[in-house]
Amino acid sequence: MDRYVAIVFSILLGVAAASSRRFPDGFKFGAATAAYQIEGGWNASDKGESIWDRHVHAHPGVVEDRSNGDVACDSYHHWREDVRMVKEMGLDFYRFSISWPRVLPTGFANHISEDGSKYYSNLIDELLANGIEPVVTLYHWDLPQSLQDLGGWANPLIADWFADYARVIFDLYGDRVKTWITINEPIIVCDLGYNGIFAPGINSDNFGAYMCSRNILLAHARAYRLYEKEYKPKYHGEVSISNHIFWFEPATDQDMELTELSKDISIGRYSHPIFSAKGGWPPALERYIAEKSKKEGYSRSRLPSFTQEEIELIRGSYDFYGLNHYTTRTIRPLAAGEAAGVFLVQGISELGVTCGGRPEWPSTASEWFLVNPRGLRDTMLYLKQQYGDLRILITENGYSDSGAELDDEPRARYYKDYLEQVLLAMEEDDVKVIGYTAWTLMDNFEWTDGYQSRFGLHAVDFSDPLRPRTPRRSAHYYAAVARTHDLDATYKFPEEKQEL
Ligand code: GBH
Repeated sequence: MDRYVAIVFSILLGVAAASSRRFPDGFKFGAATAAYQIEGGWNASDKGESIWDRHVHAHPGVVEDRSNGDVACDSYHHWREDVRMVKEMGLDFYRFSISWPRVLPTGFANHISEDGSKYYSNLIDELLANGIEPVVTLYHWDLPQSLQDLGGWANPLIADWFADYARVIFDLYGDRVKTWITINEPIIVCDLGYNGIFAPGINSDNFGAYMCSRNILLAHARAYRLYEKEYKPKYHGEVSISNHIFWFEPATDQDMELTELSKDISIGRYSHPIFSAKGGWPPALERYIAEKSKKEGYSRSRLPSFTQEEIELIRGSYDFYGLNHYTTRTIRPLAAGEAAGVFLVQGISELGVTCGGRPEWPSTASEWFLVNPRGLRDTMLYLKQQYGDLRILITENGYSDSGAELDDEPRARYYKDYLEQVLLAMEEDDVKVIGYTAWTLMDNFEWTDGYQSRFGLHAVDFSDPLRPRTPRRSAHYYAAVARTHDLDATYKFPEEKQEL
């Protein structure tokens, strides 16, 4: 090849490469938070107590730094600043959650708090006035304590209670909110809540978790069907659930089968009933738990079954797939006498397996979290293979560090590397990704880690009563990508131009 041809060729290749690193026009970028993690105002006005209020007040030791969300980012007072940050980044949407006991202090729909309902109404109006779409989660883990006292997610009646709550919220905000998430991460609600780690801190040894799994899927479906029948015809919005997915790889070739079952118990348990053509529990999982329960001497499976009618109610109760993804782990069998440790959270301890990592996956400030960008693409390809050509909205993805630096190069790098995999999934695997949400807009109460690990695009000074927020390098990078749709967008930080 002569020199001239080679030059023309490499220019063409360069152009092709550059143009393939752009997100399509309709692709949307956003950032997320959750009520208990940012709002504070835990007992403002007539707000009811939530299970997280109770959990951290009654057992301060469950949080590593003995902190809590009583004040957090004080977004109950500083919500206008939150909107301004989203606006300054030029994002398309803001995903936040509604505190059930703030709007319904008794947990039931008999009394709607005026101050509570006004808080979210003001926030939604302010977002819309700034050209930002609200994406609203109904439940991000702060159940009214009054309902927990009646069994919470283990009581089958919670499907009614949740549908009643959903109706109140759709009535209040349905005219202005077009994208809804019913439940954030049912796996965390059930597997952490009923294995003693997160609120309500009930340890029922792989029993309550499955009752919760069943009831929470029914609650989600009831809210979905309610919207579909009574609100969708006039408001034309979309509703789904956000599932948390640890991507799993076999540690060795011997661990393939266990890895598939691990995916069934952690991904399939909350996806198959909603997104598969057949509905119901993943068949291999249903068989496994039924047989194991029998061996343990129970008269029926610890994983309670659905009626055919319930299967139909849940099946297809989605308008898109809401995906929360952070990390990849390897799966291997537990050694004799070895305890499963924190990975109880994915339900996999039931299977006699545990999680590991690979040396090439860097660690973060969170014990459970290793960096493997490729895992996001593999997760989405798996969802497509299992459940068909779904539209996927990535409702969370982000990185944790100690929060010390405004120059958070590793976080900016994480966003770039994971976003690159989103592009590859769209271009190479033809996965339909409709949007991406960064977790999180600003540092906040990271559950049992307290304020020890930080996920924020913005730093928050928790020692200052005004809780000032400051953009990190990652916020500047992410804003540049959101504005230009170019993965390689350049940005200014803090004064000079810097690239990744
Ligand atoms: C998401 O959960 C949440 O939606 C969000 O609220 C949270 O701030 C964010 O991610 C970052 O964690 O697994 O036993 O070690 C992701 C799932 C749930 C994983 C809690 C880590 C800690 C306890 N996370 N879990 S454990």
